[in-house]
Amino acid sequence: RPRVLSGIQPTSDSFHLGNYLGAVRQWVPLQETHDAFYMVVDLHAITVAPTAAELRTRTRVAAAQLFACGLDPERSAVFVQSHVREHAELAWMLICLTGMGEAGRMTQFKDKSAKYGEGSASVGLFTYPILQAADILLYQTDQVPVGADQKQHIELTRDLAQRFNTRYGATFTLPNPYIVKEVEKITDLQDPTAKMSKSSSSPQGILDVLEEPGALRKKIMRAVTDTGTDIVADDENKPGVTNLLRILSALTATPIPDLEARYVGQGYGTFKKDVAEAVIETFSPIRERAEKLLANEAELDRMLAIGAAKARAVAQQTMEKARDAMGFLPTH
Ligand code: AQP
Repeated sequence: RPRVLSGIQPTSDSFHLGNYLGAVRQWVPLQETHDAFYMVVDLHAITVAPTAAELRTRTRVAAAQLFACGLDPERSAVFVQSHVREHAELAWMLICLTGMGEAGRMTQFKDKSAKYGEGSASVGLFTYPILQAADILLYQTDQVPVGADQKQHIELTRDLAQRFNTRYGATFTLPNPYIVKEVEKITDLQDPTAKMSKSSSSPQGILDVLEEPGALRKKIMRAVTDTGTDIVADDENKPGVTNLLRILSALTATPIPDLEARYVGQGYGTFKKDVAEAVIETFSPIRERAEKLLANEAELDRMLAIGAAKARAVAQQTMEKARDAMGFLPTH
């Protein structure tokens, strides 16, 4: 079976609708058709300096949400990145194969470092896409289900794999992104041209999976809509309405033209109420399952240990190959 791998950062107290629709929702059916590896990327999360308590809590909350969304510890490997030490080791090897200019072209670094003063973002934030390349290559991944913001990082991963293979002999599989066009970029409710983001959206612009129904409803009712009254998809002139149409379409499996026809002559109010109900209906059972999982930390940790063991077996095999190919002496 082809292999899929993806990850999510424990950088806040909940995933948001963009993470869910753009990535995690795709991960669930892929368990049936692929050899699946999904991780909570805690090594990535320390690029933005959380406290130890924050990292610990957010890592468990992230894992609980993944299981609550339908990932199954029996059918896929669900694990915490730092439990497999090889990620950091391979990242170092790949860092040494990456040009400064090449790393400097990553647009996500430019976005994410903007909020720090000039020169104050961590070196880890700068090298983050190379750790991501290591995450992917370690598992000989064929496909990486992600949102559009990750396209450039998958390209870098392919370049690094190719470079390594050319210099040291065939070692790594070249991965492809797996992106679902309709939901590749869910946007901020208050700034509908920007992506909904854990770190840069305002609380009013983001819909968290673990949020209470009342708060979700309020935010959707207050979402920025555009001038005019028509409910039609038009990225250029109506980015707010278009984002809400995409959300409703994805959550109710209804094509956008059907929704446009349904809301002819109806106001934004009715439309937004329906979007809110669809979001609440999707998130409520996830929230309830996540709360149950979090109430039993020992069981949650046990589920993650099963995933780590599966992941380690594959990662160790790849690393033996990579170390030898690069010329590192064996330890025995
Ligand atoms: N707005 C979005 N629309 C579609 N997909 C999205 N993803 C993120 N935002 C959207 C996808 O979710 C997966 C996990 O993301 P991540 O945790 O690696 O972080 P990110 O891409 O950097 O997303 P955020 O929310 O902006 O987090 P922070 O603020 O922590 O950096 C990825 O597959 C991503 O494409």
